[in-house]
Amino acid sequence: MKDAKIFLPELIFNGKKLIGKDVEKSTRKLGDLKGIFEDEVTFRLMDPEQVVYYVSSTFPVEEGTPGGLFMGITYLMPGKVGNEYFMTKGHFHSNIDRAEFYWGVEGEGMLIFMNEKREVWAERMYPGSLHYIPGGVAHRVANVGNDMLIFAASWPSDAGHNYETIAKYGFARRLKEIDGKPKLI
Ligand code: S6P
Ligand code: ZN
Repeated sequence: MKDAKIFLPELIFNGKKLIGKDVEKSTRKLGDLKGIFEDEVTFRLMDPEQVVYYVSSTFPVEEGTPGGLFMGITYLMPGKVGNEYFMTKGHFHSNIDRAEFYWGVEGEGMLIFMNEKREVWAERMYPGSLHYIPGGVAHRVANVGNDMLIFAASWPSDAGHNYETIAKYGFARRLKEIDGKPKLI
């Protein structure tokens, strides 16, 4: 029998960066996050062009394909709007029962969960922390440190993103810095 072919991978995850074929980058600036922070007066005084986070992702199959997986690395800057930490928009999955893994790569974060009953809880993120986000649970990450927070994610290719529910109703609690510490209030 002839030897089977051996290939080099098309992608490298070097611990911090996703490098290779078809890696897509998306950026969220402060101006794209209008309405998610409570202190709107301070928000209006800040530069809408300031980058809050960017995501490098790989989509090996078409969005919506059942049974596939996607992966992305999020780079979330340190900062606050008033006393509320910089955070991702947050979303439910459009196919609400789809789960996801997040894991901490660098920096200090807080993963905030909210179920459909609007119950909120959080887990600390740090290099090596692994987080299972069950189906039916919205998720958002805040950077609670002084340096960039890097975390990775893998989610089903038919999960989809429902940003509307969070844009309209928000999370039932906000993560704020109170006496120098993160608190969900
Ligand atoms: C995708 C996964 C992440 C987020 C990213 C930005 O399902 O959860 O890649 O897209 O962390 O967060 P958001 O809420 O703006 O999509
Ligand atoms: Zn997700």
